[in-house]
Amino acid sequence: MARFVQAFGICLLLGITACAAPVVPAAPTATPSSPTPTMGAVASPTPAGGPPQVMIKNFAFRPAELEVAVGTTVEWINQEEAVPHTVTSGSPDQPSGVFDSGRLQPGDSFRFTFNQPGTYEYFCSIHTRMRGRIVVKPAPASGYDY
Ligand SMILES: [Cu+2]
Repeated sequence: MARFVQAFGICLLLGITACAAPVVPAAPTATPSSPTPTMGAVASPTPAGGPPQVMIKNFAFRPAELEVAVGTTVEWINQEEAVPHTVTSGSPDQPSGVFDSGRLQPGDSFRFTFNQPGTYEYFCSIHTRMRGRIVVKPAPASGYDY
């Protein structure tokens, strides 16, 4: 009888500590995770964390000219409902061969990383009047791109 009581008491004690243990550290760890400190204060044109994007819509690249720091990956997205396009470097009479997306169907995207500073003209090889330009700066302006 005495042994049963003792065993039961230990079990009860363990049961309490086992139950109480996860609750105690859970409370302090839950507090530091701040969801959104300020709401709608900073309106950023580019989605945070994602690459700069050029939308292809209504037979145009938007923005037509984009300035990025060297090493930046740019993403083109075909937002047409039914028209394919390409993102081809250079000009129709003189393609530079630096990049070529091939045929981008509606909804398709293409990415290219610019590791060399310079001005990159590009066009759509299907609709050659569609032109765009990426200007790649040698180094990011201090604290701008971070
Ligand atoms: Cu096109």
